[in-house]
Amino acid sequence: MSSVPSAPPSRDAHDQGRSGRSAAARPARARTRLGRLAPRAALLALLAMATTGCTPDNAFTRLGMPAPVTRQGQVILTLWQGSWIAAWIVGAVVWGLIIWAIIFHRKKRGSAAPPHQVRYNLPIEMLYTVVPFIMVGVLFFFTARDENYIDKLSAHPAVTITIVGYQWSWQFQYKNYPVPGSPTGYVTENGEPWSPETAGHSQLPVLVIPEGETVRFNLVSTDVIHAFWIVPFEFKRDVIPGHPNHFEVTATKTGSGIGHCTELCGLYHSRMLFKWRVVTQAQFSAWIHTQQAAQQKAGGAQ
Ligand SMILES: [Cu+2]
Repeated sequence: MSSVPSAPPSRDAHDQGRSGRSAAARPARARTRLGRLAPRAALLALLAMATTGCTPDNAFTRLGMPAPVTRQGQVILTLWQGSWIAAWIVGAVVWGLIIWAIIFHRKKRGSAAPPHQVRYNLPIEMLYTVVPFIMVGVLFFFTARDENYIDKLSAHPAVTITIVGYQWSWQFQYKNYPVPGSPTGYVTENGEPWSPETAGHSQLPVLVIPEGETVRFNLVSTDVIHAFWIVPFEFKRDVIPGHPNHFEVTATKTGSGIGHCTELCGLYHSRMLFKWRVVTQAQFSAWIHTQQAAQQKAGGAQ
């Protein structure tokens, strides 16, 4: 920064005096100025990255996405980051070309003629037609590959849960875990919509899934279209009446939070919340056994 005022004040006046003669020298001056500014800009960018905490895994490098809790979520996050990197590279090349043209190919002062014009240049026209097709092709390839992975359904998932969406709450049905004598015959989680009176979420339905196992969700609705969203899955899917939807996840870390309906489904849509918990496999077995015993004793889910 100390070199900024180092230019002698007389220099500008001197240059102005000979501006008519030294027009050809201006691009060279612009180049020197650019040469001085470029390292400073790079240093500033480096400083900005360092001070914002640019470590391998934080909200900055995840570009606003939450930390994923599933393998599928990690794939979605990587696609998101890759798309941003590609967009920044394309943006940098385009901005670079625009700035280069503005600085080095502008109309010369004192010259009546316009700058050298490039029109009907077949190689350049072919280049800017073909390059976008290649970019779309690359983005399409990675999107299709990851979408196939995310939508893949295994033949024998470890746990299958039927998610029933209704105005305005959820029911979670663990059909593989029987509860003899109960109305449904299996472990069922019920809940109520969130309400201001019980803002501690105590009455919300609870969804529990094990870590490290394939969990399939079958999504059904009894009334209107809802959508099932656990934010750190980095994923949501519609819950449509008469059209069951499915997806699978493999959780990679334990955790908990609040899930949402993410399709405007009526007056109390915003209250259609549920609790979710990813627990270890041992904790999941213990939870299921507790639910089976409790629901058998009570004659069904409470
Ligand atoms: Cu809803």
